[in-house]
Amino acid sequence: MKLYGVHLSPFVMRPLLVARAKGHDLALDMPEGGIKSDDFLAMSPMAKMPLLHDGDFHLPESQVIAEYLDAALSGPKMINADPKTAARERLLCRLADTYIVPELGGLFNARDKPEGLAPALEKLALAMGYIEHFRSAGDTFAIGDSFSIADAALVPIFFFFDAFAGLGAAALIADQSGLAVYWARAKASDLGSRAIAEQAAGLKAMMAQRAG
Ligand SMILES: N[C@@H](CCC(=O)N[C@@H](CS)C(=O)NCC(=O)O)C(=O)O
Repeated sequence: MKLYGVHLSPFVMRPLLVARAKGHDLALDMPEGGIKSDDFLAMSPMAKMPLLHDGDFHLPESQVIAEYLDAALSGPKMINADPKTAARERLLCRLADTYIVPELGGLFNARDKPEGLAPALEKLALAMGYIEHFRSAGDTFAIGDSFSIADAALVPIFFFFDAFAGLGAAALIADQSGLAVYWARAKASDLGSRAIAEQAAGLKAMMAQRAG
């Protein structure tokens, strides 16, 4: 079993973190010719990473892959057995994908399109409020007291708020008191610190490539 993609992508890191939290180090690879090659398109016409390759089974979409890995791999469950807790875990993933992800471009493209930064930050602040709203005071992880699929979704996305602190993105977390405590803890954890270091190395390499 292997995953096509790179560490920097929050969508790639989500299933990777699920596998790691379950005690499996999923191999990460880039397809020969890249994700726009005919060979890759034959496996996944959307031409996006991640794509899971498991024997003759090809599966796209980070959340779907993460849920498949949770069901297919041994180890602790990343989706809680209690229906309400499971729903809250999935809800945080959905809120992140629906309200945060579409606005990340405003941070990435701020150099070329500075006028897009303020509206993106405004929408991101609302999105962070939605996530804060659906967490409880007792949640030490994203939801509850253990690492779940919701942490696997949030950690690699929150990485970018620290990475783009110079654009005002760090306040997105700092302004939500519950999430600020959560993020400090997640960053210090083994899973979190490893993921963040890998994403930081990926971002550095991407920036160097852009500059060169
Ligand atoms: N909804 C997809 C999004 C995947 C996605 O947008 N991946 C980006 C990398 S961060 C990608 O492959 N971009 C390449 C492109 O769009 O050309 C998921 O959750 O897996």
